[in-house]
Amino acid sequence: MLYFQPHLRRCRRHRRIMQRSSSQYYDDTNGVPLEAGRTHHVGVAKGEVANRVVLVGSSSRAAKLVALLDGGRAPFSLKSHRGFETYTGAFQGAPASVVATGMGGPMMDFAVRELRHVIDGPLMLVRLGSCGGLSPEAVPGVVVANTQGSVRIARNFDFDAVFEEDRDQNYVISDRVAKPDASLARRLADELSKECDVVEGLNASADSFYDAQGRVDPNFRDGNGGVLARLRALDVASVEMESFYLLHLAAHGADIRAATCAIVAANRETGEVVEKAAFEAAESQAGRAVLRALVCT
Ligand code: R1P
Ligand code: URA
Repeated sequence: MLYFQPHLRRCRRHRRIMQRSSSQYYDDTNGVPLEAGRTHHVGVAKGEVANRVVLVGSSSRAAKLVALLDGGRAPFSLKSHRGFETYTGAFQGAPASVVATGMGGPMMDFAVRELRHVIDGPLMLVRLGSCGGLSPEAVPGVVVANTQGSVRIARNFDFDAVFEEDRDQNYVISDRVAKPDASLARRLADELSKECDVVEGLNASADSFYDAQGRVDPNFRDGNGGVLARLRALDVASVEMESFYLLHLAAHGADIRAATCAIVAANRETGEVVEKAAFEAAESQAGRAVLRALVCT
């Protein structure tokens, strides 16, 4: 069943910046802080977000998704003072929202928790991201559907070897794989394969774009030379920054189903990078597939 909040506000202006209205900074500091019923970071209130949501990292990808909604528009849109963007409309007649989260695990954490707070009933979340390709099949422009879920890789701040042989301890890879909702992930991969080139595989979400993804920068002593080899040894196909957090929260949250996929921006072994036009085409093709998977599941 699709839930759509009856008091969805048709926006008076197409886009508006959230205004603070109460004199107190926010209410409920030990829960989800609210300002006049709006969550403090994402900025949304009950009735403004559908219970099927596409999560993307960037504003430009959100615009591409909105163009795929019925009528090519979102009757409700809102930009928060913390950089989140929310758009609500319909896809094939069914209520759907698109939320631009920005980058990284903490931003995904804000998004998932604050969306859960304001959306009643079952919640379905699909992330359409971009990623680096680690496996040979994850070539630029292909979409990796994370049917196997995601591990997490993060800097181990308690260990600081730069040149020693045991530098592998500089980064921790989670033993636990955060799994997607199996039927949603299957549906997503099937819909994606109707629109784009798809590979299915395991993802790794890193706590940074740079050191935890094995990028070497002469300005910093990261000791991260072994990172990509360790991920490849685990059969990781893609690396990005948010999917693990989304899948983890969905598995530990109230009535949330989630799945993730990402377009390969570049293959980290060959160094080959996707053409801009091909990447943008993949965003729209994959976007259509994601929306279909969301409203048909
Ligand atoms: C880094 O460039 C960003 O791109 C990827 C990473 O996860 C990170 O957020 O995803 P998005 O394109 O969805 O932002
Ligand atoms: N996003 C990432 O996090 N890493 C990449 O290599 C490309 C996109």
